[in-house]
Amino acid sequence: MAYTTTAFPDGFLWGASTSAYQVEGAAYEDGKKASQQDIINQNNYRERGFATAEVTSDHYHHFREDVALMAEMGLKTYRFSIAWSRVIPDGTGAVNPAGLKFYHDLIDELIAHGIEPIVTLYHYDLPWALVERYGGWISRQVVDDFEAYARLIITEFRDQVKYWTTINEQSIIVQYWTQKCYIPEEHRDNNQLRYQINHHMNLAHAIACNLVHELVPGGMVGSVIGYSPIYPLTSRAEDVMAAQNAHDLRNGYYLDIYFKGKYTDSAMAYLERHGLAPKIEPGDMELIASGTSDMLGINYYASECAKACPDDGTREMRWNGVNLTGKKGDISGFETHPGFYEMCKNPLLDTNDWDWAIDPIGLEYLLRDIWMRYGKPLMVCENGLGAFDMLEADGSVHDPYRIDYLGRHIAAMKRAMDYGVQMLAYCPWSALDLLSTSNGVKKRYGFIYVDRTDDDPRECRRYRKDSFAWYRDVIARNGAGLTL
Ligand code: BGP
Repeated sequence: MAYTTTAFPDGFLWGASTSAYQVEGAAYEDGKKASQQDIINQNNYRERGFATAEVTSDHYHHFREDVALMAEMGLKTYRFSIAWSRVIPDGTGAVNPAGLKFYHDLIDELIAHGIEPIVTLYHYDLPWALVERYGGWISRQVVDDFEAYARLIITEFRDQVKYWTTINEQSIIVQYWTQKCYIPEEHRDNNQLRYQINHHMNLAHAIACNLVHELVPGGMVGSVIGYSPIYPLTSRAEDVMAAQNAHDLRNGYYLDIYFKGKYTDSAMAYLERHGLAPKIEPGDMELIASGTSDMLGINYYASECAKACPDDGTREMRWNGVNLTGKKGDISGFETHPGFYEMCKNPLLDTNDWDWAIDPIGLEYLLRDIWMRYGKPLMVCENGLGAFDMLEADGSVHDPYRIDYLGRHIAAMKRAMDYGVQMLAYCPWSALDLLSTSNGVKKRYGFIYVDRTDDDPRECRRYRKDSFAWYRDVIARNGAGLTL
C-alpha cells in the first residue's frame, strides 16, 4: 500500500539550498578576487560551452528579490555558502569590508523575513591566490589559512547563525577532484593526492567544529557529505561484499572521521596496500578526534550500484558514470578498484537526463542507516532533480517531474522519521536556478527559474516554476499528504 505522510514535527526547518560561486556572480566586483571555480569554469566555457562563474544567477545583485521569493514560498531556512575570496580576496591577510557587508546584508535580510540561515564555510571555491601560492588543498599550509578564514566568519556572524556546516562534500571532492579543485596537469595521475587533500580537509573540518563550539554558544556544527547508498548489482555474495567495500571507501571513510574521529579500517587497509593512503602527521588524529560533529548535512541525489571486480583489472578513478551532455546513456566508464569493487549502472532504476538514478527509497535507506550507526541529528542539505526546464511565453514553467521527484523524496524522509530518525531540516537543491558544477546553466534545479543561457546572461529575470507554488503548499501543510 502506498505510504502517505502525516504532518512533520513543529519547528521542522523547510528550506532550500545554494552555494556562493554557483549563484552569486559578481565574481570580480567590490573587491572579490578569483576563486579556483572562476578559473575552472572559464576552462569549462572554453572546452564545453558551459557558462562561466562570472554572472551565474546574479544573486549578488538580486538577493533581496530572492529572499522575498523564498519568504513567499514559506521557507523557514536557507542554506548557502560564503565565498572565501569575497571576504579575504587573497586567501590570507586583508579582509574585504564590502565582501563581509554582502553577507551581513544577506543574513539580516533572511532574519528580517523569519528565515534561519544555515551557513556552509566552504563549497569548492578556494581563493585562486592560494592555488597560485602553494597549490591550494594539496599543501598543508591551507589548513592554517582556512582556520584564520573560519575564525573570521564564525566570529563575525556568531550572534545570528546557529547552524554551521564546514566543508561541502569531501567525498565528492575525492571522486571528482579536477572539477571541484584546480589540479595542475602534472598531478592528475597521482591518486594519492586525492586522499591527501581530503586529509587536509579533515583537519580543517575539525578546526571549524572546535571554533563553533568555542565561539557560538548553543551552536551546532557538522559537515555536509555527498552520499549515495551503494546497492549490490546482484545478491551474489561477491557483489554484496563489493558493495560493502564501495560503501566503506566512498561513504564510511568520511562518516567515521566526522563521528568517530578515525579512518575506516577496511578503506584505510585498501588505500595503504595500494600506496594511496594520506600522510598523517603526529597529532593529526588527536585533532580530528577533538572536532566532534553535532549533526550531519546530507546531499542526496541518487543511489549507486557496485559489483565484484577481479584482482587483475586496471584501477580507474577518473570518471564514474559521468554524463556531460544531458543525452541519456552518453556516459563515461565507471570507477574500478581491482579486487575491491567496480561501480556500475543499476538496471532497475529510472534516471534523469544525465543518467542519475531516481531513487526516493534510497533516501529513507541512507537516513536510517546513518542514524543507526551514529545517532546524531541529520539535515538534508541538498536533494533535487536536474532537468531541461522550459520558460513558456506567458512566464510559466511546468516542471511536474520535479514535483514528483521532490514529493516522493520528502515522503521517504518522513518514513525514516516515523522509524525514529531525527531530522532537523530539508533543503532541496536549489532555491533558484544556478550554475551546475558539471553541466552549465541548462541543467536546472531551482523552484525559481532564472532567465539566462550558457552564452548569454541576459538580465537573469526570475520566474516562479510550478514547483514553487507546490513547495509553498507543502510547507503550508507542514509536509502532510505526500505519497511515496
Ligand atoms: C552537489 C554539489 C552542488 C550541486 C549538486 C548538483 O554535488 O554540492 O554544488 O551542484 O551536486 O550537481 P551538478 O551541479 O553537477 O548537477
